[in-house]
Amino acid sequence: MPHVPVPVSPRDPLLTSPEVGDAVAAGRPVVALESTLLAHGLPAPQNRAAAEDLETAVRAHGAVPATVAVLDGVARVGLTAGELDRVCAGGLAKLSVRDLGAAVGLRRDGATTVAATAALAHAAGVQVFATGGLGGVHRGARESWDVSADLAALATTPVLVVCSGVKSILDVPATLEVLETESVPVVGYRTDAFPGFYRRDSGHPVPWRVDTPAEAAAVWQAHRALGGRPGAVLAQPVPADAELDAVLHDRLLDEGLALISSRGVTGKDVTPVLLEHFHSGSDGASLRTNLALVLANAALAAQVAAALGA
Ligand code: PSU
Ligand code: MN
Repeated sequence: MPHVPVPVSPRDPLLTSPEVGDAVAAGRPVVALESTLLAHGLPAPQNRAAAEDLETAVRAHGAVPATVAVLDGVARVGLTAGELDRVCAGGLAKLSVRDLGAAVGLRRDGATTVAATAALAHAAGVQVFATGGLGGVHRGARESWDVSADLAALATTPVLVVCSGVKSILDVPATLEVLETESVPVVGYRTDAFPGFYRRDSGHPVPWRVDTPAEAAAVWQAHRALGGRPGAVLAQPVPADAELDAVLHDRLLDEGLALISSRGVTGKDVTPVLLEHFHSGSDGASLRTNLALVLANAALAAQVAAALGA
């Protein structure tokens, strides 16, 4: 018998949900949402409620939510309720851009970081993305070389990321310097200070400020119209009533940094370990702060997407 090759079933590596695909095709507003913050940034079961609340906040402001993850080896933009359950159930790998090929090729599951979410959102035609905090330059990066791939992704992927700045667990001024070098616009939303995630002011200024979604949309449109290749950061501080107490914040930060150094935690595990310390060490206060800021960012991203008409 002649050898008949078994046909490999054609598998689309990137699948956009019907709702998201229709909205993109029709030019209706869509907001991408990140899954690493659900899988690794928030504890269960609050992460599943947050996944729902984020999508609801996007819808409430007139846009279609598109949570991004890799499931069964398919990069998915727009998840079903059952797929959100899987993202929040625990055990998922953390996927940055360089991990996407391996996860898809080997048919694995994984949650996408800011970098990977931006890449997949862009591939699906989505230009606005909401999250909590960006990755950046880690403290001690001069020795460890630990600089998040989020920065490289922002330098090359034209997606507007609405976030609350970066955590003080990072080297904030070095992160801002890299964003400047890479020509990534950083715009404060109703603030002149770059937000520090749990705190409204990281102690560093932003070069530009907008006060309405329409202004944010105008900046993004002009950036793109002038050929701007990088993404942009729209940085919104946590709502004032949900800001973490300064003394508590500083204590958790000192303890968390001591913990990672005593346990020898490095690389992609640093952020999840620090976040877990904040959540357990603040008796839930940091979780409340985290939830409040991501929800506010999802709502703002939807308003900006609506103002863009895309
Ligand atoms: N910062 C946060 N919360 C998070 C993250 C960062 O305040 O959940 C996650 C995001 O998914 C971000 C990733 O893209 O960590 C950066 O990880 P790394 O530093 O390993 O690149
Ligand atoms: Mn890293």
